[in-house]
Amino acid sequence: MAEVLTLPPNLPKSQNAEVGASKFCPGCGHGITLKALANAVDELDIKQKTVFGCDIGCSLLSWNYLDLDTVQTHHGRTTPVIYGVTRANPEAIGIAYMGDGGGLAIGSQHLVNAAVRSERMMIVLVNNTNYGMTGGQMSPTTMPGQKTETTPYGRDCEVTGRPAKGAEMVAAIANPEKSFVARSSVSNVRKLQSTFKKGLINVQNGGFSFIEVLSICPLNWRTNNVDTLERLKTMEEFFEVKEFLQGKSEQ
Ligand SMILES: Cc1ncc(C[n+]2csc(CCOP(=O)(O)OP(=O)(O)O)c2C)c(N)n1
Ligand code: SF4
Repeated sequence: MAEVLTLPPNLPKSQNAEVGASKFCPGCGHGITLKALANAVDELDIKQKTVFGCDIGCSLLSWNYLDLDTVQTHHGRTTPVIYGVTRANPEAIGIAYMGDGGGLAIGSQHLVNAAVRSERMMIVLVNNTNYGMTGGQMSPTTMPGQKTETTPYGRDCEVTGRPAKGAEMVAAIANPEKSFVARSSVSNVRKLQSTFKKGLINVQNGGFSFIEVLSICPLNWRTNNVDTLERLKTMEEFFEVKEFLQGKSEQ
């Protein structure tokens, strides 16, 4: 029995085995998302040429999580930093990893410009419907009626506008011939991994990929396991889970 317990965890090669226990809160969706991403990088055998950028926010706790060349940027600036890298090095596969605040609030103009130009990179936007790291304030994707630290009576869309739908927005402005745009969810890890793989193949083929991941934040949602997954289902009804553009994502 003791021997079984000493077996090393089955980690992707692109995940850092030295990092120890995850720094994310128990039950956080970032860990699920990053493992699926690392597995997709392994599947394509592109670890050596992948450059990973992480934003400010809980997403930054990924900085030592992956065994990839990593750059951590100012809040909202991960997108231009990563396409700077891929413009300078045409061999590099760039991944920009951010939260919904980093992508759709402070980083929104960079997202728009990268999408319009269909920069050669993959953006992973983890949508947990709040500003996780700063204590759970309303973010652009907070659901109608959702209670947060700054919407204690629930989000009133008459006052704050409607939640931003990142994947729909990007699909509307990106070049369809070279863009892969999808929304996936941490509720289906295999699908999430295959979506990342498609996004990375599209980048290998010279394209732009945007993947929004519906994720969970039990700490700030103040939900138990059952309620967390119920909330995720509600999100999946509101934010459609599908591929919006395929680009050149077939191998
Ligand atoms: C320029 C700047 N403005 C504001 C902040 C404060 N800040 C740190 S993290 C964060 C929000 C992060 O939310 P999100 O991007 O959704 O990521 P999450 O933590 O939910 O993964 C904010 C506003 C900052 N660090 N820098
Ligand atoms: S605050 Fe939320 S997003 Fe941040 S690590 Fe905790 S569960 Fe994850």
